[in-house]
Amino acid sequence: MKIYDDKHIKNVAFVGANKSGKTTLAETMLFEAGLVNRRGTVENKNTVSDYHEIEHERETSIFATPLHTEWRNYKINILDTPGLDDFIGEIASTMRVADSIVTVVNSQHGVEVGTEIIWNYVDRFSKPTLFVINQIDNPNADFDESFNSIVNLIGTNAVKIQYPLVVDGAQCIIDVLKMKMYKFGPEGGKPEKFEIPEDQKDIANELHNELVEKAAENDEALMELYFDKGTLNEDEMREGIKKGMLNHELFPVFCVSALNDMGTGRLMGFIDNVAPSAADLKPEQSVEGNTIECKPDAPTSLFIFKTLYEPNLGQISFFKVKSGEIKQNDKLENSRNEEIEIINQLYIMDGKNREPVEKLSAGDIGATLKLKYTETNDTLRTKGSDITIKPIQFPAPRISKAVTAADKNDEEKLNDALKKIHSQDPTVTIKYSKELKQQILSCQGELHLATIDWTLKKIYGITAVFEQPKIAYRETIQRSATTSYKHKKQSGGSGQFGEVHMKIEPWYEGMPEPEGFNIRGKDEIELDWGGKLVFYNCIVGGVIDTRYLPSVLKGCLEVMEEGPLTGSYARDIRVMLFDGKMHPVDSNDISFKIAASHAFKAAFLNAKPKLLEPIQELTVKVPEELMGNVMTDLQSRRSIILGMDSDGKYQSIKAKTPLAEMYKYSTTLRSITQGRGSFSTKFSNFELVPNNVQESLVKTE
Ligand SMILES: Nc1nc2c(ncn2[C@@H]2O[C@H](COP(=O)(O)OP(=O)(O)OP(=O)(O)O)[C@@H](O)[C@H]2O)c(=O)[nH]1
Ligand SMILES: [Mg+2]
Repeated sequence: MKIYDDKHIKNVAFVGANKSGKTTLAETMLFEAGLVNRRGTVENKNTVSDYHEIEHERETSIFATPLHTEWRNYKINILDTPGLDDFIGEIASTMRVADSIVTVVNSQHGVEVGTEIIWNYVDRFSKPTLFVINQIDNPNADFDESFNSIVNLIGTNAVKIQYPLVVDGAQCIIDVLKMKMYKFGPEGGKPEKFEIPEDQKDIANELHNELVEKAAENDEALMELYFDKGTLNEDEMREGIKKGMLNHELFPVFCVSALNDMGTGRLMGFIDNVAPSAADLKPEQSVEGNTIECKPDAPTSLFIFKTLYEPNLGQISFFKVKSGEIKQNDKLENSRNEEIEIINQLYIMDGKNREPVEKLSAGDIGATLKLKYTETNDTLRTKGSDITIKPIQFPAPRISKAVTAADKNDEEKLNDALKKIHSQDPTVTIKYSKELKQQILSCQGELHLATIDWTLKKIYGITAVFEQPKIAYRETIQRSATTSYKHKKQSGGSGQFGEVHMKIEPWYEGMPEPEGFNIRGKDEIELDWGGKLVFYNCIVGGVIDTRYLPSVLKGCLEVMEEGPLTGSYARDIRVMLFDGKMHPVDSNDISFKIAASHAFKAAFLNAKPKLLEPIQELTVKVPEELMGNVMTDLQSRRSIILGMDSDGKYQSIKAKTPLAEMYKYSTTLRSITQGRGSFSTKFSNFELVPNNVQESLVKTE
């Protein structure tokens, strides 16, 4: 295979709403370039991109798949992403390595909810973007409406490069950059070129002039040329369009029929000649603050953006060469753990097909097998170079479930499988909660969960059970209480004796020291589960020997670990141990621990104990007209609305909502907003639960 230099490699991500035609477009591009002999379809389950069994079963892309095509001396690396936002993690990793974005829009629907959601995400990366209005062959296609919906989405910077037309029953595309008409046969493929027909000249000229103006706007020299000549030639227009794309200020719009192979060759030609490559983008800075030069003669750095496990191959690591070159058998250092990896095998991947290559150069994308010490987000680099590539920020999980194996004997197998799933898809997280005694799996949504369930069943042979996780309540007290307890046991042999008197109080940051006690010592314990236990030794006259104090403290802590109300962790209490008794023979550590735990528990129950519940900070983004539905629902979930902000056509609502009320929020939000709302959530704080909720919890536990 030919080696391409950084200027002749284009890394483009295909993004867009579910079923807009991204995978079909990628397949057609591979076919057009002669890289596949037969064009697969999503329905026939034989596309290069959607090769996983679960993608066949659901007839939708679930993974981002790297593919490549070669067109007129350029290599185009295509990253075909899923359109469903449950798989946003796949888009997140793709965005880190793509240099240009192709947003595919279905001409029957124009910009859809899915386009909006993905656009909101993709727009943050400010990468050069073009739009492709697909499915122009469809009888319900409406190019103009679709174009208007793009303008609505991104503003006036969308500019038509083409528009479709049917002439004498044949599908045509008028190209206002080249000022030509392409006419396709029923099989698509290479079109015949014609002059623009008379009746289209006015429209085409108007669009051409608009394009020239937009292209000139992005560069002073071009602007001068334009004023001088009143127009720009094709090369000058390309230059201006490229600059506009790089500034994220010009978004060219194309039209194609991916299924019928119409317009794909021209689109590839534009990607070759105009879409920016890695070398055109502003060089990235490494974590260390060094500039990463996208040049073959710089020290080598690879960024691992994706890891896959294939049953017959083991681990596949996908990387982008950020600088330098990589050859087979090169040794590189992992910047995270400083381990040396040998790149035994070097491939370019097209779905499940691997093509061995000798060398890959800066700006290219490739894969290798069986790395030992390397995972997604790692940098492999020439030893001694000081470059760590900034990691992908994966979106935080949106839903959580408690997961167990249906067959208890499978628990260990389940844990191993979940670890593998997480390393392939970092938007799935798994954490054992000691407190809840549950394994908690978090992911992006119900559909994401369904694919995890599928993978566990089909790939790992495990039936998993998913349940609503328990809520991690906390317990605390609201007033002071004083108690004493005498532990005394005399049954044969040596006895046990310990007596303690203590006062307990609610603790808060910055409170004054207790009054009326003779304070001898103070222990401030940060609890693992949040909050504090502050323990004061106020023993006078040595009535309890100091060597027993750690046991008294331990007794209190044991109760706090399993709170008297519901067994939840207790927090934010201070204890003043002010009196007690010892026995010269029978006193020991265990006696004082037992006495302290009894005293502490009794005091706790007398100190107006109260349950605290975890509160989430919730940000919901919805189109303005759907605000009402969302607010009504939030209010029914005991939420406190913190504020609202407008964000284009969207409203962003911030609220605090008890975690207990968040169950199935993603499903509800989807249904009350017809899928147009999105949300993120993070833990905020603990707050007292309302009395009626506490009553029901204390009763049932
Ligand atoms: N008529 C027509 N149908 C198309 C065209 N492109 C794609 N399709 C059909 O649209 C459906 C979805 O196509 P995909 O290529 O899977 O779309 P996608 O955007 O990859 O979908 P996801 O990955 O699931 O988000 C399939 O049934 C395709 O055959 C087109 O140009 N014309
Ligand atoms: Mg797809």
